[in-house]
Amino acid sequence: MMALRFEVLGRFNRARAARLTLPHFVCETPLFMPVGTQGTIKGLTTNQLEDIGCQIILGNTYHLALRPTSELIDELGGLHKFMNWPRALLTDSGGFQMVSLLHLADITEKGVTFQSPVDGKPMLLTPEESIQIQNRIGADIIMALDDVVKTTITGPRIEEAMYRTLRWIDRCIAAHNRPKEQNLFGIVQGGLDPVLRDICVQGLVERNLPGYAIGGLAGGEDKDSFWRVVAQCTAALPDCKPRYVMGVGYPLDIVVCSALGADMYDCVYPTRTARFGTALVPEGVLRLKHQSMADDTRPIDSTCECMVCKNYTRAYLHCLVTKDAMGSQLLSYHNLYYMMQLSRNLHSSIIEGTFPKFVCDFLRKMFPKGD
Ligand code: PRF
Ligand code: ZN
Repeated sequence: MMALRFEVLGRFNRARAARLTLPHFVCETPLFMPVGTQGTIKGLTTNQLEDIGCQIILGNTYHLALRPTSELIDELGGLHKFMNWPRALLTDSGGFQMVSLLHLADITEKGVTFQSPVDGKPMLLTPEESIQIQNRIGADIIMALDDVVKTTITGPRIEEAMYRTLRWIDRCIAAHNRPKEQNLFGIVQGGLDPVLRDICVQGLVERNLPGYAIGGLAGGEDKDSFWRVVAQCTAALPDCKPRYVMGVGYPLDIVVCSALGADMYDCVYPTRTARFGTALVPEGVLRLKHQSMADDTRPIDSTCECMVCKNYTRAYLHCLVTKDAMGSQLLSYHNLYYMMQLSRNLHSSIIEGTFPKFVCDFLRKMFPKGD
């Protein structure tokens, strides 16, 4: 049972450009999904997100379940209606957020146990509960509860987490009550070990899920290991299903992973870095706090067509940044526009057969000295 259609419209070697039809929106891949933890992308309205061209936004089960609670969201008609977002939504299962945010979280076969940040009471999130909560929230794509370990650790814990992730996927599938309206994606774990990754991919593919995510990456491993795992997983996953690399959001990684056949990405980076006063530009980053911006009358990026670059100078943004909420809102707007423009350029260059030229131009601007 699937509530999506995935049509590949163009290819260049392993890269693909596709149309992903979800219950609430028809998306074009490769695509970047901004992260909105509490049912909002900090500082931006849903109308602005539509203007920017966002197609899917991500919500976190863990945050939404604590406040306003999934029961209330359900009662009020689901998250789309609650946050006034007509396009697609994806919720992550919650385990990763608990483990990465609350270092007190502990994983057992039953699920993820953690201390409630509300009242300190011990709580347990099982695979069944994660899916039940995500069924109530009502996103177009829901994620299986997985056992995530840092890629920088080694030893038997990596293997245990991979096999547990496979056992939990069956509990998630059995608990999923809305397969006609919501797509359950499985998550490939297995650290940096190609044998474990392969076992996990095969196990998930046998379950014939609507889509697959590559998890456990972007956690401090070197780029070479990270890209190697992505290359291995995309090569082994079915060609006719979407592939989502979780937690990845540096522009360079998105370009490289798309060349390796990945389709979807999410990351807090563009909005978080905006709040610290950093703008994404073709050359890399521009730090608006820097003293040299104080009398710079140029826009953030003269080649950017976003509302911020059309209307405001670096000098003005320098003045606002870290002093007024408007500063981080404007930078978040520009940074998400940059990510959406990157997604659109990847999509159209793959379709038009100009993907290698796009990648070369992208790399040349970012690394002008060739390093
Ligand atoms: N699993 C889940 N969410 C995630 C990840 C994961 O592995 C990552 C990658 N570290 C980001 N978000 N469920
Ligand atoms: Zn801009």
